[in-house]
Amino acid sequence: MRGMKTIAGAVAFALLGFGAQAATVSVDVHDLSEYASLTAGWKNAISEDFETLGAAGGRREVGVLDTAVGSFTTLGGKGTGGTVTDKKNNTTVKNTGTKLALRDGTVYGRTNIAPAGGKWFLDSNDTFGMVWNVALAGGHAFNKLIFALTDASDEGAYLRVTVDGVVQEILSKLKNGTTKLFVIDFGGPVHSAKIELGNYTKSTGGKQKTNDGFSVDAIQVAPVPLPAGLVLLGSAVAGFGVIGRRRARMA
Ligand SMILES: [Ca+2]
Ligand SMILES: [Ca+2]
Repeated sequence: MRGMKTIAGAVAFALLGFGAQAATVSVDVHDLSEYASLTAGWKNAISEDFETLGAAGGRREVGVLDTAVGSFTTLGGKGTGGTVTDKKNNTTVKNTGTKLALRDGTVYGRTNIAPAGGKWFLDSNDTFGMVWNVALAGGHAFNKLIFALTDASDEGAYLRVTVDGVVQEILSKLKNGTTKLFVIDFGGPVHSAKIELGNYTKSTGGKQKTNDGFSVDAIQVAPVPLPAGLVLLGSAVAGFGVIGRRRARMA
């Protein structure tokens, strides 16, 4: 019985893509105009546009921001640029330049991207950048995501995008306020991912760099539905376990 249980479990894990070799991650960069075509057919995607979070507490610095698509925090550093010091853009926030910030309006080229008519976005606030620990409610699996990145690399920084510790893209020498779309495909279902958007002095990394702020918005994460057959198989595996325990007690 133990052998059958093990085999059934292995099949279930293999079908889910767990326990196998890590799938190949692909990262593609697109223009904002492609948003609708890129996400056509994304069923039941989980969105985060920062509208509810922004409105709930107003313009402010945030240490760890928990959202519908996981948590965000800063990569560190202390920003001292206009984003932090400019009174016009900071009339309602005591800004230390050491955390991310929820912002509205237009701040040095960063502004709301989605929804149309919305206001809020998440800003790196002149720090080294952001860490996004991607996760969905209930640990639900996902296989791809999209987000809009605005105003990166217009003040000399090399914006390096890493996924689970591997550098996947580097942006450099963009014009003020440029928005780029990132589509990350995990090559199969995953339950978590660590995305870092970090400013550096060189394309190869070098020192981390402050004062080249950027923002993210218009996020969608595509969940992977559990196939009905796997639910049945999971029940069968659980059933083997119950039978095995009963036999053990009878012995
Ligand atoms: Ca928004
Ligand atoms: Ca910038």
